[in-house]
Amino acid sequence: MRAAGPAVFIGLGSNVGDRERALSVARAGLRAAGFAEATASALYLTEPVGGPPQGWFLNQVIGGTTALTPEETMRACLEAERALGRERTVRNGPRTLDVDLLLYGDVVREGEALVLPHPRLHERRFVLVPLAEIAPEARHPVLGATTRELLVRCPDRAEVRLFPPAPAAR
Ligand code: PH2
Ligand code: MG
Ligand code: MG
Repeated sequence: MRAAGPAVFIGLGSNVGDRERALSVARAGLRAAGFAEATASALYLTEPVGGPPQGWFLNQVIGGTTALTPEETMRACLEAERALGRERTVRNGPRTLDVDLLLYGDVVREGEALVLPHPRLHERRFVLVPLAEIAPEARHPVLGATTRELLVRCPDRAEVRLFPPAPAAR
């Protein structure tokens, strides 16, 4: 049997069309491409950060292992976006599906097509809240902090709400 390999974390986001369906289609596409999903965060309804005025996102982070290289994993992420009809027009604009490779074990890359860890992961609560939910002790290989520590330090104040919301207490 092959070794499980490094822990890989992928961020999913959608704010156009059937957002829940987009996330679940993305997860199925990644599995089919060779990503062995082991954990999935809850879904979060998140206030848009940056870009033009746009609707709120559903965001989720999944974790698992893969025999794919970092570059192959990145290609699988882009392929999942394409399969959902993603069009790249406005930077940080509305999208049917965004699939971001966040962490690939301790791998650090500064390539044209791939930067690891994801360069803005530590600046965004819509990534850190779901990531710290499923992997609070995972360490950022450049900053040296755990995802839980990154979340505490993160200056972003944009809203991140559990989805669907917890029922009101009676
Ligand atoms: N993605 C962005 C820009 N802004 N805001 C939220 N809430 N969620 C996202 O996934 C998101 C964003 C660029 O990838
Ligand atoms: Mg993104
Ligand atoms: Mg992206």
